[in-house]
Amino acid sequence: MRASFALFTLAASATLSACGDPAPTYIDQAWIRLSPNKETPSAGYFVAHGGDAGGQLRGVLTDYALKVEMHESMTENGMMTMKPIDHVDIPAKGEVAFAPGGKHLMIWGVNDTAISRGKMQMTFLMANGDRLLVDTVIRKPEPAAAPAAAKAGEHDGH
Ligand SMILES: [Cu+2]
Repeated sequence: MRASFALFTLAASATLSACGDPAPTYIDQAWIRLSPNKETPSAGYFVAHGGDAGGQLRGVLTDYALKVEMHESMTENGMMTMKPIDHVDIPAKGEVAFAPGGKHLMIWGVNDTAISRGKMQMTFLMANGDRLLVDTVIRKPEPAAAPAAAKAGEHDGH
């Protein structure tokens, strides 16, 4: 499914074809970095693609966690802080990445069944009323790996 979307997008942008359906707005590369500690939220990342029309992301829901918020990390006065964001514009034919160190999801109380399955479905709410259902991979923390620990620390700082 993901591969066919990518092919379609490439073909559409390469030929500027006037025929066929417009490229949709979609989400891919969605994953969760599970917090090593149940008391602290996990972080979620993904890439939102605007398709031909673009769109505005207004929030993310899931049945498999207690709460999900959209946040943005930034450096203020040399300190890493973050603030909630209530919408994100996704430009037509462009993309917006939620990635470590920048925009991210904060996810409280990830469901144990989802953790053991290694994935969960999330619903991305668009301003036009569309709901994009996205399978999100859950990656467990790797305490033995130093790079992973350093990355986790970057997000735990707030
Ligand atoms: Cu955050």
